[in-house]
Amino acid sequence: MTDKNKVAAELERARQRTVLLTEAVDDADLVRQHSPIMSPLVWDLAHVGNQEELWLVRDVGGREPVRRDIDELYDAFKHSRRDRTALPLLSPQEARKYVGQVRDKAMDVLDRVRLDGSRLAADGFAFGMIVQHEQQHDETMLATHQLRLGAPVLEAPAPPQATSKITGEVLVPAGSFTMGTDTEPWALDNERPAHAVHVDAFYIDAAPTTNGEYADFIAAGGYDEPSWWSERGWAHRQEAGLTAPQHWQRDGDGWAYTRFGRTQRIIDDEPVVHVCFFEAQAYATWAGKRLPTEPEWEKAARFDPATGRSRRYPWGDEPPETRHANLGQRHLAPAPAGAYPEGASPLGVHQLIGDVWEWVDSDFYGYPGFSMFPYEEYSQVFFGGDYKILRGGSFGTDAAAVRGTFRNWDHPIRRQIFSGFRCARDAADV
Ligand code: AVJ
Ligand code: FE
Repeated sequence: MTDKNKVAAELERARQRTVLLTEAVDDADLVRQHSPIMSPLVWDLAHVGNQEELWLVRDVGGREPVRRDIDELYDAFKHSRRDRTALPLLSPQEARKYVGQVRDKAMDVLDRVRLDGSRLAADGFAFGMIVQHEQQHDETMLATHQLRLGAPVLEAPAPPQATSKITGEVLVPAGSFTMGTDTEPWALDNERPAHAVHVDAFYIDAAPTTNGEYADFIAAGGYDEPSWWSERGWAHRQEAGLTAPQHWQRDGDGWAYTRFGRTQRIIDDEPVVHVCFFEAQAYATWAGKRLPTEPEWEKAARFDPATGRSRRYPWGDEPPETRHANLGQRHLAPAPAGAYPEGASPLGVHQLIGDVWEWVDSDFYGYPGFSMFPYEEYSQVFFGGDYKILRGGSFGTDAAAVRGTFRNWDHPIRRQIFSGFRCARDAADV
């Protein structure tokens, strides 16, 4: 049984984060285009309200529209991010009022609806989907904050230190495991159904690739040697003029990065972030390894050799607590490798959840038996091989919006997201 108070609390927590991200800057900043690949923050704000209106107020609640006239403006498929500042968008003040009105109605719907009354409402799914949607846009808004120029406006304590240095790799034995889920109540359509997948034995790094390791790749001339890159990757490296992760700059004989408006020396033991799939792949090839496939990543994260079961999270079935993973924008940086020993998987793989999204070498397709629910535009329209998968969530992902089965995807050239990676390699002889 889904507890309505818990659903209400999750909606409220998402809204507090949206408010924090949109009140941190002034109105001029909210309507500004900080990057052609991002929406103005005020678009994300009203879009969050519009999705909530469509699904909770109109669909689940069967209520009259709050603002039918703005659906087109906030349909992500109608206008590209680049074009959104030129639209007659709601002003910041109107957007705040709109999302408040929608929320009041959605809470009323939650109060009255039977959570076993329809497939959409079952287990609070529609509400969970909207909580995740808002949290996903909050992470997108956090990425926009990272691209924004000017004085810092966001504050958070530094992440925890490593309790021990985590390096090296872990052997994942050959065999079948259960990938995806039939039981996770708020899992999205692309995480379903649960299905058995055979995975050959492989080694996976116990921690994500760090800044120090990545700096070694740069120092070894990794950006100038086409043989480390795929053909498409090299073409992109040339065309985009890539020489280091986004936001890195030379600092004497080392490197610094700018994070949310503050510039500092890179921290060597911290997972590298803001790399595209092609950079991740080139690093892995240089290191004599490769990226894990999506089934390999999920097996490393969920498979419990003692029981043969797949867990909800690497540490077990309990939802993330602060001791398990660096999630939810509690910190504005990934934590050093070894900072979350309590979040390790049974096989001893660390920091799979939180810190940085991890690129895996798999294209985005539906699992065998995939069935679209409740709308094609969540995932189905992205199937087909244009997108690479990312797993595990970042420091900017909320606990409500990630789990062992969660699948994220993006174009392989993207790096404004909080994207890193870890390496793997075959263990054919084991
Ligand atoms: C799952 C993160 C790729 O932000 O593009 C937000 C989530 N879908 N609104 C995205 C999403 C519709 C999506 N990702
Ligand atoms: Fe959206």
